[in-house]
Amino acid sequence: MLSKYLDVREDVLAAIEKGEAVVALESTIISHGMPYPQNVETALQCEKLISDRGAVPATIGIIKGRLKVGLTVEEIEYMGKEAGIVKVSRRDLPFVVAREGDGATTVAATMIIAALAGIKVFATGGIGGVHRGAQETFDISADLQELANTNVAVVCAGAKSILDIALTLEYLETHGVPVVGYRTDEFPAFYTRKSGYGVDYRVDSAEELAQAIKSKWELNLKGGVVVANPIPEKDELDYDLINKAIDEAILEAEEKGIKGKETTPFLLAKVKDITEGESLTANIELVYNNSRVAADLAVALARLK
Ligand code: PSU
Ligand code: MN
Repeated sequence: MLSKYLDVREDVLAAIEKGEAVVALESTIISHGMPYPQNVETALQCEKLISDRGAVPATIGIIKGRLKVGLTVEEIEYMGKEAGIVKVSRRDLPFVVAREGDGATTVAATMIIAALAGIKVFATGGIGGVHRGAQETFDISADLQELANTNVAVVCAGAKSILDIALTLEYLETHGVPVVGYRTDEFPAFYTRKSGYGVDYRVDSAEELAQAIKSKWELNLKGGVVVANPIPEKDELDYDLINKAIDEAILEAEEKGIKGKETTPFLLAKVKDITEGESLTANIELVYNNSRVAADLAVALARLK
């Protein structure tokens, strides 16, 4: 392993070496996706849910230039509290490492580090995608290229309608990334169970999913898998209400000239304000739900080996 750059927590390392179930978690959601203290509470609760289901959780982030696989409670607290932690995607990674900086890893950067450590399953909230208006702005998240290239299965609640969901799905198709519905025929839109778009394949159990993922990688079909797991019904937001909030947030981002990596954090914070925190509650619940499914998938994959 790349011990020159990676610090893998002891229990995580032991599990990886024995081929046991491990689930990666990202840190951009902590530093840039949710406010303090809910961000830290959520991150710790995700770890607990994963442990309870028989997998080892490993939250990934960068501290003083070290790629940390399995942040400690103190480090998660630090990620959640400290201002000025850089949002790190693929392009940023070498510079944050070389400068010995602190970084919160996006889906893309978390996939890279998980793969380096030998972790195959990753739970998050939502993936980045093709932004609305990308025909003009070219704003397409580096998460999609990572899914095209890096062998990690990402359990998420679909894509938010801050994105152009249709174009996001087209992009994934072009790059050969399977979009799998976990107990659903419809691709979920993060806050809502439905988006109006279908998935490529539906699976109804973690075992069935593990089998297909195993086949993909044994066939050397490089790249990730999007496991789209809808938000539980009881936590779902009203479709029209949330989409109105998102439209309003996008308009404000345009007016303020928000661009590049600031766009997603800005929109998330704005939607939370407009919905008076309702979107945050939904966000937290869907991340928990993804953590559970990711743990079941990691356990099923470990059993197949
Ligand atoms: N979606 C969320 N919460 C988040 C993110 C996305 O609901 O915190 C984060 C993830 O880390 C994702 C990143 O990888 O935003 C995508 O950012 P960008 O669009 O700049 O690629
Ligand atoms: Mn972008």
